[in-house]
This record gives sequence, structure tokens and C-alpha cells, in this order.
Amino acid sequence: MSLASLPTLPSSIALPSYAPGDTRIGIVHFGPGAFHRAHQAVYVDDLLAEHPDWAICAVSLHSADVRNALQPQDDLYTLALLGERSHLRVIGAIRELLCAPQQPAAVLARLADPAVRLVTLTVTEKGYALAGDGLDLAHPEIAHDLAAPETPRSVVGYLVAGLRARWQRGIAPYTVLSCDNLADNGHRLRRAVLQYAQRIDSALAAWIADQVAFPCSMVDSITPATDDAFRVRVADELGCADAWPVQRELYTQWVIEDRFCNARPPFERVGATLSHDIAGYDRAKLRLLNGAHSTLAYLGSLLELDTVADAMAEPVLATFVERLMREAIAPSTVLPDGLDVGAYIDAILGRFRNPAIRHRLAQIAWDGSQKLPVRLFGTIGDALAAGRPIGSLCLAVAGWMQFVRRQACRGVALVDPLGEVLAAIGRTCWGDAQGDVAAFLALDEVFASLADDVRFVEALCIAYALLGDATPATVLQALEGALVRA
Ligand code: CS2
Repeated sequence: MSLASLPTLPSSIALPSYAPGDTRIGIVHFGPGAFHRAHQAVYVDDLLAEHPDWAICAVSLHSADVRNALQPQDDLYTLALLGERSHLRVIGAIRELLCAPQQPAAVLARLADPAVRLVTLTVTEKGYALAGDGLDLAHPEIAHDLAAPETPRSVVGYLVAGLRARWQRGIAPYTVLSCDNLADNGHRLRRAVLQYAQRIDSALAAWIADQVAFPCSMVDSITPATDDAFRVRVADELGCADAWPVQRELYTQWVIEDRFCNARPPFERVGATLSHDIAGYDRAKLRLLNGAHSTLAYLGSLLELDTVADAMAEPVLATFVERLMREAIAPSTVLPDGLDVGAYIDAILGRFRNPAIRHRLAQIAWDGSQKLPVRLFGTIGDALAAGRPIGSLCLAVAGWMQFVRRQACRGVALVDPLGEVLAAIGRTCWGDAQGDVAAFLALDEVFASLADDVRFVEALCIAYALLGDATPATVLQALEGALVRA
């Protein structure tokens, strides 16, 4: 795969409708993982023919893997769109790839470039280094950056270093657009950036508070990780190798708050929704889709299932999750005006069943300590406040605890920033619900004030005990029991 090989690809492969070499960088993006490359970069790809000054400079904050894979192929890669009739498309929207630890000066130069008017982020929940409502000042990267703000390591450190350079040089600031699965992502990022900037220079912080926009956004498209089998399939179809193709379902959604402090790409021309009020969309998506996803991931893994489609083919689990969405999550969530929640849930369930997608439960199970607060705890808090039952929601949370315990007992490392702490808890669990649950609830950074609610603690202990030894048989029994009781 390279610019030179594009004309030789089979005619069934869609190619960029512009000359990649004629574009200019207008966006710096942090976190060029599969999601960014299958989602935002595709919207940009659709724009570049008419708006060539919005190409992307993609920056990895830690690993050089994406840069090393894509640079030799002129930063091009293949996207597989998976549906009834899957097809391949070559994306050229990323025109520069940088690995921040190896090329910090190049990253800072891009951030200070007046042609860059938008900085976007998909750095996952943990990438924001948040604690509670603000920034985790004890986070090693944040502590490092506060001591040496000219040579940052964290995304917040880079954002502020770039804004500081523009402030000093009289260059208009860029808009900072978070595209991660966090409710109120823009507000949360703004708070973190201001808290950090305040510690460096209060005049800079005041300028950022006054001049920089941090719109919120909601992103949605199911993007299974790339594996070797997929690489081989793509290479067969292309007739040449692509070091890192990505795949996603056909469905895609991007709702962006229309609050920019500098020029913005006309994303509404390529299918995104620009709105003045996006609150509610992000909540609906995070709680219904991602909440259900995490539930399937933990309970499905305990049932020894492999993919989301496999989990949806297990009738007891599929019924449990559907009822969780309709009867526990939707009624406890303030939804956006006009959303037909029944149809929204139907569509999500249909997407989960998509047989063309092998979305591994193990991938969704990553980072549970970061995901559960955003995906399930808000719903539980709202249900408690309204006096609604939380038993089925607690089965999902207990499923995570039992999953952690099982992985720890099997000696399988957890992919989670709290992986080692969780494994240590998991190893001490011996099946006594009160004791095991208490050990997890002591994790303040995960449970916060929810751990003080006796109704939650009681319901969680019951759910944990219902899952028993968390073998497939006891998990099925617990789910069947929950369906009968509900
Ligand atoms: C998933 C999400 O991996 C996960 O945790 O729940 O990546 C999910 O596929 C996307 O948010 C869908 O938009």
C-alpha cells in the first residue's frame, strides 16, 4: 500500500477522491487508534476534495507503532466497512504521523502553527488523567508536566504548551474537541486544562478560559480491533499488504456541539450533526450502548463466550441485556427530547447482532475501572435517587468483579490502569460476597460516594452472591432468576 500503488488496486476498492499530496494540515489529532482512523478520519476523508486544508496530523502519545506501520505506506490505510455487503476503502486523511515521545518538537510546532485550527482527541477514558471532577494532580505524567511544562508527556500538557505558544505569539487559539466516550467530555477536559494551566501561569489560564472553546461531542461506531486474520483478508482483497487496516460497522454517528473558537471543518456536509445542545445524546449512548456492551463483556466472558454476536446468540443473556436497557437504564436516564428510545434500543440490539462483525468481548472488557463509572454508575445513582430497583444493574457490576476475580485466579493480566491493584483484590476474593464486594468498594477512585450508599452495597452483595462461583452454569442461573424476578 502506497500512493504509487493506488492505481493498481482492484476497481472494487474505493480510493481517496482527492490527491493526498495537495492537502494541508488543519487538524492535530491525539490518539490515532483504530477508532479515530475508522471514524473521524473518514469524515475528514469525505471533506478533503472540497476542503483540502483540513488534513490530519495524527500524534501518538506513547507508542510509535501506528507511525511505524503507516509511514512506509505514505500514511494510507484501508478501512473495511462491515455489513451485509462489506467493502474496502482507502483513507488518505492522515497526512502526517508523529510519535510524541520521539518527536516532541514537531508536535509542539504543529500545535503552534496558525493553519492548525482544531485539535481533536481520542485518548480513551484513562488518557485524560481525571480524578473525580478534575485533574489527577498525582498522576505521574501530570506531575512531570507541571514540573517541566515545556517538555510535556500528557495530552493536557501538550494542549496547554501549544496554547501557551499561541498566546505568547498572538496566534488565535485552536478549538479542543474531545471525541472520547465520556459524558460531558468537553466540559471535563476544559476543567482539567484550566486546572493545569492555572498552576503554570494564571494569566494564561485566564486567556484559555476566555478564548478557547472545548465543545462536547458524542461518537458512535463499533470498531473491532485489527487482528491477523483481518489483515490477511484485506491483503487478499487488495492484492498487496496493508500493515494496519481498520474495520467498523456501516453505522456511524458523530454529534458535535457547535461551539468553536476558530474556523471549523464543515462536518455537517459529511454526515455529522452540529447542534447547540448535545447533552443527552452522549448520556443516552454511553448508558444504553456502552452500558449494555460492558454488561455483555463481563457476563459473556464469564459464560466463556467470545464475541458480542456470540453473547447476543445466548438467549438468556440477550434477553437479560435487552430488559436491562428497556426496564432499568432507559427509565432512569434523562433522554434527549424527541429520541424514540424504543427504536434507539432496537437499533443498538440489531448492531450487536451484526454477524459480519467479530467484536471480541475481551476488547470491551478492557479498562473496566474507567468505563463502569461512566457507563453504569450514573444510571445506578439516578435509579437510587428515584427509588427504582437496581438489582439487574448490580448484576452487571458484580459481573465485572467476578470477571476480575476469575482472571486473577487464572493468572491472566487485566488490561486496566488499575490492573495490578485489581488483580491483588481478585486474588484475595474467596467467594464471600460481603468481604469480596467490600474489597472492591474500597477503591474510592472507582466508586466514589456510591460506595457509601447502603442500598447499593446491599444490592451488589446480593448480585455477587447470585453469581456464585461465576461458572457458566451459575451465571446462567443468576440471569434466569433475575428475569423471573423482574
Ligand atoms: C465499546 C466501545 O470497547 C468498548 O468499550 O463499548 O468502543 C463501543 O464499541 C463504541 O463506543 C461504539 O460507538
